[in-house]
Amino acid sequence: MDRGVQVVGIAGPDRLDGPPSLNLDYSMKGARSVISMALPMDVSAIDAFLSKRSPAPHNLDQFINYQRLFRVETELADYLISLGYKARALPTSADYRRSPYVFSLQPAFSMRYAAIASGIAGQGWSGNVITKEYGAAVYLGAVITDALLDGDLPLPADYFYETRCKQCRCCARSCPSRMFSDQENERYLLNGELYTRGKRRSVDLCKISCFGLHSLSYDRKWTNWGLHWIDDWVEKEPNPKKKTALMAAMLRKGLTTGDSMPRFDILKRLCTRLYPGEVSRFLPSLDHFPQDESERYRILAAFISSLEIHGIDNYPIPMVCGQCALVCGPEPEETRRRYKLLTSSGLVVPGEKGRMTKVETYEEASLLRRRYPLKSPFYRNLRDTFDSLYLWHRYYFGLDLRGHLQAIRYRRRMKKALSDNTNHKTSSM
Ligand code: B12
Repeated sequence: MDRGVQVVGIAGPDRLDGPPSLNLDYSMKGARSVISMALPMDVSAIDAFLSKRSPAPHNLDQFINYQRLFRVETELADYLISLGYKARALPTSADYRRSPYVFSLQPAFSMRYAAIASGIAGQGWSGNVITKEYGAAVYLGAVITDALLDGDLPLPADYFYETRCKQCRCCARSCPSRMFSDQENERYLLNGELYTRGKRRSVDLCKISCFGLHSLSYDRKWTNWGLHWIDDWVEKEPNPKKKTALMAAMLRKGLTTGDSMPRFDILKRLCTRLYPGEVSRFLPSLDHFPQDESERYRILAAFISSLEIHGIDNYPIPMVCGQCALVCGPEPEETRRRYKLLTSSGLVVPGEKGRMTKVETYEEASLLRRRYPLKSPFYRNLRDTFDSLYLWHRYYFGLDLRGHLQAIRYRRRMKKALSDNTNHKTSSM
């Protein structure tokens, strides 16, 4: 808290019984407790993002805060180490477990489950966790340690589902590809209790929107800040049950943009490495971020090339979506306000010289896309394909046998908990 993190909580070993990604041993042998923390996303940057004024402040906010969290985590871990314990600051994202399917994105450690177990947040309908203070629009961090710490009190299971999400569902309607249902739910087991969230139709749909491969909403009234549309999905929604078709669409599009690898690499570096002092040297604070859009892009592009990532100077915006978290404010009225901002502010598409241009209607957007098509040269796509395959396979290809065995056991326990729950309900009727 001295470092300006207002939302902090602890879970001891008695509160870490859940899905395999809550297993501390995977990230540090002998770890017994986790300290979770959350930093708020900047609301004026969210507004600029959702209203299609500019994606730059929110990207700046993410760059700064992922590094800030990592720095606070590292200081806390160093402090615990100085007291004689083992401790580890965890990467804030992009630390996926090895898998034969490299895009399965199972994290080494799930900060969301940890945040719930530590009492700083509750499960939200979107899958994001919600804090009382800032809603779901937060960045999460965690430190694990072998110190035996007393846990904080968690919120009741389904706290936010009962008090907010049941009536809201703005998050589900803010996802361009409708990754999760706005009606059906699914449940998971954590510390012996069942938690409810929106049923995911397919997590690949989320990756497609979050990586900017399809930015258009199904009603064609708004977009996120992604550059691309999957043409087949403009007229007809994809079928989420056809998993191979979804995966093929994702790869086909992702490998023809020419910049998939550097875009992901930005997130990977900012979330898995600490750059001492460098962020503040290259980046202004949000208060000192210029108003001029091309100047903002110049600053972000210079920062990205300072990380030694090249090839995306013209549109240095890696975070183009995340709208399910961005709309979710601390109060229902605030959520409705943000949702309205998103859905009533039209569309953005690349226009002249690739500049993102805001328009009111789908027809205008289509016209611009036809007039200024984005073309990435063949040799660039080829290089990007090789670079992407290399990066994803080098860091994420393999087999996490132990994790899979834990997942099988976990699924069994969950099935039993679900059937006990149904029996209990039937017998008490
Ligand atoms: C992978 C990932 C993604 C992926 C996939 C997202 C997804 N829906 O799973 C992509 C890139 C698409 C993504 C998008 C987003 N993300 Co993200 N992402 C993560 C990451 C690395 C892990 C998320 C996670 O927990 N996934 C999956 C597993 C663990 O959960 P699960 O599916 O419920 O698990 C089930 C099964 O898979 C199984 N299981 C669990 N563990 C394991 C392990 C094995 C081996 C097996 C076989 C099975 C298994 O059991 C579970 C119950 O059935 C975290 C960082 C971190 N290390 O925690 C950030 C994180 C969750 N993301 C975050 C954010 C903000 C976002 C976005 C809003 C975009 C953005 N950055 O602005 C969107 C939101 C999308 C959404 N509605 O979920 C924040 C969350 C903030 C919050 N309030 O909750 C995090 C914590 C990053 C951070 N440090 O702040 N994300």
